[in-house]
This record gives sequence, structure tokens and C-alpha cells, in this order.
Amino acid sequence: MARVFVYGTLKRGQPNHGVLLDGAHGSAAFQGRARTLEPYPLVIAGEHNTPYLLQLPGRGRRVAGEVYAVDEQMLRFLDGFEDCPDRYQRTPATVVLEGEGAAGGAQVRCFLYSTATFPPEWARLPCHDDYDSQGAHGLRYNPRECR
Ligand code: PCA
Repeated sequence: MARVFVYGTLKRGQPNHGVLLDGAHGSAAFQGRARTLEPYPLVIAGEHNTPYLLQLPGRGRRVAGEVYAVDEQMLRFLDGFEDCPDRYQRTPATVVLEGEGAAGGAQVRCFLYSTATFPPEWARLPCHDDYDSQGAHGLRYNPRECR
């Protein structure tokens, strides 16, 4: 088992969440909502308006997302789905669990899909903290099935 923190299109209610629910890819168990301990730039970039967490810790904002416990099969599936290591790299990060329960405030080590292989101008894009493909930014994600 591994823990993955998702902050973009894989979150609940976002366009690619279904891949976490598909047992044919392995298993993913929701563990809770969380925020990165460190700030990062979360930008929306590229021709398909894709969310990217830039591997520039200390800049940007603390990013909200969800923690999942995934099996080896799902981890390998997600690596392929996220085009890791070319587009994104799966990197370790510390996140802080939200909520009132005993786990609220706990720091957890997770993997997340960030990128260090981005065009330099992306570092000047506006930073988001809680991605929503339908958000007021107006940068609608172009789903893969539409490309
Ligand atoms: N999918 C991954 C990385 C960015 C994206 O859209 C995620 O939701 O965490």
C-alpha cells in the first residue's frame, strides 16, 4: 500500500475521479481531505487547461486535496495515466489531514504528482489553492475523451 495525495482532476467531483473508482485499475481507499504542509504553485496550464503542482516548494499556496491509500496496481496505473515521469513526476510530500476527528492535524507522508519539467513561464501563472475544473478562473479542463 502507498498513499497518494490528489489535488487536481483526480479529486472527487473532478473530471478524472472515475479512474480511482475503477476496480479494474486496482484499489483506492479515501483517507481524508488534506493540505500540503509546504506551499507550492498550483497552476492551470497547457492547451488542455491541466492543473500542475510545480516542484517549487515554498512558493505559491498550501494546496488542498485528498489522500488515498492505493495498492501497487493502482499506483502503476496512475503513473501511466499521469504520464510519469515525463509530464509529472511522482514525488514525496508531507500533507496535513483536515477535520475534527483524531486524525485532524496529523502530518502524513504521501506521493503526489508534481512537475519539475515545465516551461519557465508557467512559474508566473496565477496560483490556485483548491482546484476546481469549473472554477471562476474560467479555464475549463479539456477531458481526454474530447482530445
Ligand atoms: N491529476 C493529478 C495531478 C494533476 C491532475 O490533474 C491529481 O489530481 O492529483
